[in-house]
Amino acid sequence: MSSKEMYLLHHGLKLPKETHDLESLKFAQEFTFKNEDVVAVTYPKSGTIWMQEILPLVLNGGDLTLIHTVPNWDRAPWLEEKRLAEVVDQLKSPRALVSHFPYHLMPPSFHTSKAKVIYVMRNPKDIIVSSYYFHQMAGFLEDPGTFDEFMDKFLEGRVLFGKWTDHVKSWRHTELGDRIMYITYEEMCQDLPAALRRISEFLGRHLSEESIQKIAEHCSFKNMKANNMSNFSLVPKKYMDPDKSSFFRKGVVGDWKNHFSSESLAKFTSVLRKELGSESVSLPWSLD
Ligand code: PPS
Repeated sequence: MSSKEMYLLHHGLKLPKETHDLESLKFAQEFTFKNEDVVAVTYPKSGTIWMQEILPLVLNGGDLTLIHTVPNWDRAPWLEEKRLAEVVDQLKSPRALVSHFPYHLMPPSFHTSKAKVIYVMRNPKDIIVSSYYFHQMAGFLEDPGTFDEFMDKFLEGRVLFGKWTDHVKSWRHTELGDRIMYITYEEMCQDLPAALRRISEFLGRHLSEESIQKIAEHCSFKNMKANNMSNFSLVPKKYMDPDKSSFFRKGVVGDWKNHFSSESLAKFTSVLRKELGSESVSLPWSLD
């Protein structure tokens, strides 16, 4: 399949046709956010599915029933994907959603509501690696080519949802005040219970230590990878082929060190530094 057949362009961003179409994007634009909604926003491969697992659990106080009976994409659907229209009426308030939209594509009702956002960031070097393997296993995405070819595409923004730098910059400068919380994938890897305490306070849930530990246990890499409602094993092999790579691949910080040559690292750092300008100093990780 050609790139044109696989992707549609939405405000200049490449989105897979398998999961998005003009109707789903119109539905997202007209979606009515409620004040108590929570949306986890990420650039792809930053920890979306992890936060998709966490949010409903924090909102419902740690009740694991849904986690064992409903697939993750229906527990906290994507704002921009086709599936939302089918399940929106079944979502119980407070609703959890996920989105890969940059800030300027969020619908009008998001801005007028008091809905909260958790923006998850990840070291872009690990994002490229994760995305590279994801493109190998996802039948609805272009073949990534070699790692260096894929890096060129990433740096030029010829990948899903465009440039990482644009996405991160768009969400770092909002007028959302205390409606937005920033967290990193690395922080979640380092101490998940601490991250969960922060999320729970932000959402006004004040969960007991017992519930925090229960959610942390359930949301560990190992347990999510083993849960058929979370590990994408329900998706036909032609869309996601676990023989090529697992969605739950490694779940670690720093795998980029096994993939970047010194030349690719120098190129990567120079492009990102230039695009981020003074912003690069306030990032939670070094670009080098
Ligand atoms: S997507 O396709 O954009 O929704 O992907 P996304 O969920 O954002 O990112 C996938 C990566 O997140 C890792 N992951 C986790 N890491 C640690 N702990 C838990 N519980 C966890 N859940 C998902 C997943 O393994 C992908 O990273 P890589 O580096 O490829 O392993």
